[in-house]
Amino acid sequence: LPNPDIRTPETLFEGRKNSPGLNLNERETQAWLEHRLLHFKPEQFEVESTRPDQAKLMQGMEQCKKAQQSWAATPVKDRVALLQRWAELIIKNKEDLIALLVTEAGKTWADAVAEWREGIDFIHHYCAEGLRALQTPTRLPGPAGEDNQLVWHPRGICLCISPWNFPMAIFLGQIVACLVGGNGVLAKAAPQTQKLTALLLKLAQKAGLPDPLIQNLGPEAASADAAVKTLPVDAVFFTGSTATARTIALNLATKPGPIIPFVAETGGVNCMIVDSTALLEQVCDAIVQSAFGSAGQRCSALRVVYVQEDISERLKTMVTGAMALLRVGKPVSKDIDIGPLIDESAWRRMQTACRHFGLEEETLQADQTFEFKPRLIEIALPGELQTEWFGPLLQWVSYGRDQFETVCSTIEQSGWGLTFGLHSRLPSRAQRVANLPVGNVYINRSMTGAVVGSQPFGGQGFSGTGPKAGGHHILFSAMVERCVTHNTAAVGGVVELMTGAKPRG
Ligand code: UN1
Repeated sequence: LPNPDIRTPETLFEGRKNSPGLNLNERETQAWLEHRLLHFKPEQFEVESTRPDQAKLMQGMEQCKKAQQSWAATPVKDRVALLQRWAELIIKNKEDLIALLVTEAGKTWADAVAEWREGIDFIHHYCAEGLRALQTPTRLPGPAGEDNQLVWHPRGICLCISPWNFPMAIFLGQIVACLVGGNGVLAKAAPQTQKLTALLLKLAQKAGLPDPLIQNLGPEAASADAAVKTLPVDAVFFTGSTATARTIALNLATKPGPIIPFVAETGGVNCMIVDSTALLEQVCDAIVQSAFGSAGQRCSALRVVYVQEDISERLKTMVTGAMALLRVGKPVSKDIDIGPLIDESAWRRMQTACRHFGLEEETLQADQTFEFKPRLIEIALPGELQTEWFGPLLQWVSYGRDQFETVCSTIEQSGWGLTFGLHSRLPSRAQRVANLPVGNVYINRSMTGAVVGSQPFGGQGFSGTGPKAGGHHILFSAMVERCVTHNTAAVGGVVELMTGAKPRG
């Protein structure tokens, strides 16, 4: 890839290392970013603020359906060309997009840069997958005298519901996966980050994507589950809480009409096990990054760490020492490690968590931007694995030398299945945890920041349905496969089919 801003395989891992926001990359602290952020005026970005009425929405859906039909008839390589053009404009508009990630989503500079890169990676990845898989049909074996071709068709209009914690990467990832396959999109982006959404959609328009192909429900639209109930959509892609996913599933199940497929990526009470063969400096770094990076506002974040009793006190001293050095503050300053929580309700929820664990609560200041100091709470085995609090709060559980298996079954039985971390130098333990029912297992490293393309991300159980973001399969969940069987002996013989697109004319 010619553009130096895009992660090539050689730089992917360098990007990941820098993404949790604790080591700001020199290259990213260029004067332009500093200048842009300090003089940035979010007011210049317009958001359409009218509450969409039902009639207007239905009209938008009709226009979207028409646009989708000609989009589906456009060859994959032409769709991809337009999506790549969108990626180019996102690269060109780096400063504004990063500034909006900082000001609207409260991201640190390093987290904002990492997310901007991830959004572009998603576009490139799904475009490459589309070109690889959708240009020609797959020939399947069959009986003599018959020809079988497998072709992929779009589902129609996909409702994409994206969260505030990755308002660019997840928003783009969902939408582009659907568009590559020839679908139209109804976007329900997070209300907290609507200026960013508006700018991304403006760039899509500028790139030449047909205007009504992506309908935006807008900042004042009713909740995601209301959209599911009332609007004619053919598939739903959701990232958010487990509770909302259940409501959406219920609404889909009781909606008259066809059965609608649903892909959910939800949360997790994610655990890590550290045994006494682990390298403590590495563990300390991994714990601080995984539990407190991005203010713990990642569904992949570490929530409960199980530490073998022989090293527990020593490691705790190291981690609490590192926590005392973390600078929590307003993200527009680059001299911070951790930004604020997204809004007042998130801040209040963390105060409830403090009460729940018997920790001291904080009081709201007049100029609050909802900073919340990272906390560590010691708790007895098995820990508290019911609630995902979604902030920088870590449960610390010591376990006995012969309790490794007990800890593994505690995690298995919790029902959560998103990320898991192991720090150990025993190969048998790596083998054991690779069998845990979770989507992403990380061994001897931090457990956030999955890399698009090489580490498909998503969970099972309470944590989601799959297929995983950034993997090979998600593209196909926005499509239907159709097997076309020809009797080759009949007059006319075999027609070479196009996949994912109807031939023009
Ligand atoms: C989320 O937090 O909603 O691996 C998902 C990671 C990110 C997680 C995104 N891809 O940390």
